[in-house]
Amino acid sequence: MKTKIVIIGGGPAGLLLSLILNNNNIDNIILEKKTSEHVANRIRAGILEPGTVKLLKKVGVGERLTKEGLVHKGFSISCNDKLYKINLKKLANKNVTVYGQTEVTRDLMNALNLKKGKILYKVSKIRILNTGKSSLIEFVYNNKIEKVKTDFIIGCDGYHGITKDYIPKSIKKIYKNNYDFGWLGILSNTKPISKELVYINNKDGFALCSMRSKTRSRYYVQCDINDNIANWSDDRFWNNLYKKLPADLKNRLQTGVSIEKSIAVLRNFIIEPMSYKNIFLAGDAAHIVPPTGAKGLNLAISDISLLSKGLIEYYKNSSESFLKNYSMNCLDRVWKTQRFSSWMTYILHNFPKETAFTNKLKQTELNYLLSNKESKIILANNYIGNY
Ligand code: RFL
Ligand code: PHB
Repeated sequence: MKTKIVIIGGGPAGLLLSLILNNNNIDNIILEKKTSEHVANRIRAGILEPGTVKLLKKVGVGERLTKEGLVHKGFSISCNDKLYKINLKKLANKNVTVYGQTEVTRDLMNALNLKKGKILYKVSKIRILNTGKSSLIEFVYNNKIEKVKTDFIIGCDGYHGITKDYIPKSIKKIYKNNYDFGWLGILSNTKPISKELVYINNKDGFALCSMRSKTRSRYYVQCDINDNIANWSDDRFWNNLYKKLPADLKNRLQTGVSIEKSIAVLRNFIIEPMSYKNIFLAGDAAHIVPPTGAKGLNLAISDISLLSKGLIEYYKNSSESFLKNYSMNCLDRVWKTQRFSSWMTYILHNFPKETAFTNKLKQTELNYLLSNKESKIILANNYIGNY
């Protein structure tokens, strides 16, 4: 086999890149480890920045997003049992859109299908045999060893992927940080508690009231990092959430059977540089942010926007300058996003090692933020992705 670009990983980053390349007649193939059903049904992100929505529309996957996406003018933060509104529209003149990652993934898969995009599912044992002007990649598909020759290798294979291992240790620097708590998430076919999202800082920890539609809710509560999902009956979850809700919202909580329940770990992770010879990393393969700022998917899409420009420049104008600056250009946004997501995590969660002093300091930070228009303007701009 021979192609111009091999994309390892068919999550939202890989699918979007493949679609843009197909739109520009640049031959490429996605090698994905799991089945298409597994990829399409992974419940993750819910909030799209305006820049993300604009790009998805531009590449031709905006139809259902426009029809079904819920445009939110703001969100609320609850602390000390009070609700404080962050009006994104007024503070930063932009909205965010609620549209699940499952839907983004499905739209991208359908669009690629129409373009006769090439995706191999259930691929295993990918090995990059050489790097440089071109590469040979070996993998197992349908119990057979296959080889493909390619100009570029794009690692869109998430945090547990293998592409980043091919950047030599001598040139890569990894930054990481783990949190001592996780998020227990639940999806239920119940009416959301509020029209917009509510981030809750409570003395017993963090909670988030989100949604996927007007009839489907997504809730999270902070949990112990070593907790097991089997310990959490639906009743235990709803009781835990109910306790953390501000008084004004308590009687609006609609409970129901969970249709998905999982624990997510929170971490920061960055790899520098995000490229080496003809290998480029994008999305979760290169960086992970804690989900509190709703940024991971948005950041992955922003990487693909830059990378696709570089690859198009390379094939249409024989220019490598955009690709050469790819890592530097991405990392600027990556670090700003790390800063924002870490800060949101800090102000809204209970940290197990917190002292009376650090707790009081955090409450002061929250009070300062919520009583100060300039701080709220900065928060709003960060949330919509205008850094
Ligand atoms: P993905 O989605 O992890 O896809 C990587 C793909 O690579 C495949 N793969 C391999 N394929 C071949 N060979 C190998 N060796 C492979 N190893 C892995 C995998 O099977 C998979 O299909 O990465 P991508 O495309 O970079 O997308 C990133 C996003 O998925 C992620 O950043 C977001 O979900 C993060 N996130 C959120 N982001 C937002 O922008 N807004 C949100 O509201 C938001 N909420 C969230 C989130 C993540 C969460 N979790 C579970 C950590 C909420 C949660 C709870
Ligand atoms: C979600 O709906 O899954 C969601 C929303 C906002 C976040 C994180 C996750 O900050």
